[in-house]
Amino acid sequence: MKKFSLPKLPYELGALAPHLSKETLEYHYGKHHAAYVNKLNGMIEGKDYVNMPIEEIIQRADDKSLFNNAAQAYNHTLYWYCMKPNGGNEDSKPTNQIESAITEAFGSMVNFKEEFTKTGLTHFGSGWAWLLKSKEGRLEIKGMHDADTPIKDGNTPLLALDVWEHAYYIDYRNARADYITAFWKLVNWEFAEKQLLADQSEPLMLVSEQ
Ligand code: MN3
Repeated sequence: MKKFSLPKLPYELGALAPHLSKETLEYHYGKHHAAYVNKLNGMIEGKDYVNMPIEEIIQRADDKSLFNNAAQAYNHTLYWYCMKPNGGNEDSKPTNQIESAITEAFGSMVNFKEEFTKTGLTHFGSGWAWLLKSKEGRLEIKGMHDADTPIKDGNTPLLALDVWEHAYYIDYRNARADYITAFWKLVNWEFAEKQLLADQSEPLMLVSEQ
């Protein structure tokens, strides 16, 4: 039977420190993300969903709880890829194509960062801030609640920022603003650019196993 596995992190658990601690990743990746994947596997067992890629399960889920667990399994995979050790710093400026696309859409990188930060900061309750490429090819910033995800509507996520408290509470307690500041020091622009240039339907990362 086909099941999804917790995707391997593209770096060590402690590699995002001091911005995100090893302990945060032990919980957020090792417990929260793993739980979404495990629950998803339990829910699809014996159903047609077992043979679908995760993107299709998200689009076709007939049940809120199935949608939530599939989308969170997917969203977190994306989130880990949106960061890297020494990302976003002086040595890792946005690569050309993502920078010009963002500048064209938002006026400047500074404006984009401000607007994205504000979206994450003011999002009420659990959810995500997204930079996405719409089906029409427009870049947009969107706050979404709980497990909601751009791929549900066929849009392509370029950057994902988890603003559930479990993403930052160990390191920053309730200071979401400090967590978002840290996110900019980790952001993986090469990944965002890869997503920008990908076909919108290109399946992403969450590996399934027989
Ligand atoms: Mn999370």
